[in-house]
Amino acid sequence: MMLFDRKDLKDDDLLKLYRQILLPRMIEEKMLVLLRQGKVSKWFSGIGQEAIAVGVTAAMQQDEWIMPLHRNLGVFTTREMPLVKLMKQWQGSYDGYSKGRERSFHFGSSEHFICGMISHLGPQLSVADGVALAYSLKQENKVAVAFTGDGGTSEGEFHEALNLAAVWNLPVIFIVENNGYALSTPVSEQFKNDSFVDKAKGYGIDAVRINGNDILKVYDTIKGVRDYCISTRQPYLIDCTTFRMRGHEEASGTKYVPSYLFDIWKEKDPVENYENYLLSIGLLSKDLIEEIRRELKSYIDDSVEDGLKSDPIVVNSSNELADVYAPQVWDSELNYYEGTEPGKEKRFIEALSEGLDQALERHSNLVIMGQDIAEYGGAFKVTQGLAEKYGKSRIRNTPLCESAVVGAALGLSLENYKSVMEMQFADFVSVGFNQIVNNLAKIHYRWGQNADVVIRMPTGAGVGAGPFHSQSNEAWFTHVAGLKVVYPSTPAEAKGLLIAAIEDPNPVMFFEHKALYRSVSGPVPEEYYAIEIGKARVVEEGEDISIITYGAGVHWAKELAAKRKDISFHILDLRTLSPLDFEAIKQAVKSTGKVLILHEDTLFGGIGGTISAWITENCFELLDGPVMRCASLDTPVPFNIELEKNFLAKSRLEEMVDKLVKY
Ligand SMILES: Cc1ncc(C[n+]2csc(CCOP(=O)(O)OP(=O)(O)O)c2C)c(N)n1
Repeated sequence: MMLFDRKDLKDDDLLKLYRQILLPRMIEEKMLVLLRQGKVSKWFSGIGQEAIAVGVTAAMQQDEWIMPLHRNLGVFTTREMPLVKLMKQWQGSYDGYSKGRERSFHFGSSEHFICGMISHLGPQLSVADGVALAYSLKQENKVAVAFTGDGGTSEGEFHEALNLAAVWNLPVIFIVENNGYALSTPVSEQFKNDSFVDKAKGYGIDAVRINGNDILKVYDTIKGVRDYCISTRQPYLIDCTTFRMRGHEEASGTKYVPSYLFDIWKEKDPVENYENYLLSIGLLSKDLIEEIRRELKSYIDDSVEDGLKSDPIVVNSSNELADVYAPQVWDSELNYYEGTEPGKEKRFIEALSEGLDQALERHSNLVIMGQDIAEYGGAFKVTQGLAEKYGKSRIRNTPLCESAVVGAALGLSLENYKSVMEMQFADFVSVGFNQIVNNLAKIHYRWGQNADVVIRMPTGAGVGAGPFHSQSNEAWFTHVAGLKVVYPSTPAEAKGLLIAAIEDPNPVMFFEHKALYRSVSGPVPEEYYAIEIGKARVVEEGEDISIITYGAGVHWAKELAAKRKDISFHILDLRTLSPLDFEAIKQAVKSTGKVLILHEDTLFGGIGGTISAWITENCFELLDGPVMRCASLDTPVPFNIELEKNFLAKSRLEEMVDKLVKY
């Protein structure tokens, strides 16, 4: 029998914990029956591990964020989420927590301060960092909690999140549910360390290993650690040793687990042992157990019955599309300009800095993060002077950990902060990719939470910087529902669109062409103004050929138009690549009947293909020739200036224009 220590817990507290740990066990037992009857599809069992989810949640304040995973039913039940709605969630019903869009435990509820996981597991850890950062900035005495399995600790995100929490002194509790297996992989094939206490030390984080099957130990440890995190402003890791008593998910079985392990751990069952303890101290009796079980059973049976009554889902594509983005609530005091208004002459880079500066002034909840962006002013000096003006708590240098910082940006958003993250070069977004395309992009569609994050992407070639400091990777993101992709070409647009991106509650990928930073100047209005996202601009009107382009392409097209007075050019600057301004594209087709789509990105799979397809599908009668694309060579970006020139679309532009005009 396990030994329990009640410390100073009152009888009522002990009984409450008993009900709390019994409920998820009984729900699961019911689910296993429903699963066999085909009434529930996928199920990840937390049987045998309930003490962790329940103990942790019970020890936290109701309004502190928890980032649970797939075995943590106890988090949801201890936060008292109604079972009938949970049941509807598991049914894929519209009335669940995700309108039928997410399965099992991959959903959240802001009302309950529970952030839904994405299947990739590790990302939850960094989101907790962001929430904890928000608590710190607000000087609130709160702590964020994130769960990970033992397998998840091998992910890069674990390393990044722990390191970031340590360096930034964030009040986060990292819970490792050390349950022996990651799917079929035993811990011996997962890591070399004996305990995660050792790993935590490597990050400068204090940690403890506890028996994760002892609910009183979990509860008491979290209470103490929570106080520690608040008073010291430090993270903490808790290694909760436990065991997965069922298969990874119900269909996958347990053949790979030696049966003696089940015998050993059955003896350590967290519910039975706690029940026996309460019997031994006279707080429970057989009759009382019966009574509590009857009561919980009737709650479960009623909820399941109601949950199963869900109406079949009514499919409506407009509703689906409408929920991909959070609605924009326009600030009535915000000025909207076209980006053609008079103003002081400024360089592209100055316009960006001014936009950031004014946005920081206007939004006290705006935080900027990136490598070397504080005193150093960023690799391109866009943020120069901002740290002196707004302080280093809002203009935050980050360690080299793109993924954790994007995750932290999402965490900030859960606590109603806005954030702008600077990728040092757009190329480095590849190591923050998962958080962007799977977490930020999908979260609103999945469970209605917005991600108020702008990611600044210094992009493009033409400066002899080679394959990893020159890429155009905007098309990676235009393919992802839930992201907005913005790409200005003039200083006025850079400022107005950056402000619009910051005002927008959705994740925006904001591309800034590095070669334009100091080479392009133009009038920039002084005040705080936005340019509507999703609206293109006619740069020049003409009759012979329409060039639809963006970014550096706009300048290449203008340069050619100035040189070739024999051709009348119509130039459209898209300004936003997602959502596209289809009306403006149609008008551009109408103006000349001949369309050349120009982009610096490589040809195959570039946004030009999508625009071209849309034009042929929707504007066929307006065309006097094939829609053509002028793009960069389908190679990585070469370093040598001659090779790079040959790579860039610009080197083929004039030739293609002549070809199309003559068609
Ligand atoms: C990035 C990623 N790789 C692989 C998977 C597939 N997968 C889902 S759960 C899982 C095992 C997770 O093990 P662990 O973190 O120990 O948690 P446990 O399931 O034991 O609670 C794997 C491999 C995944 N979801 N995400």
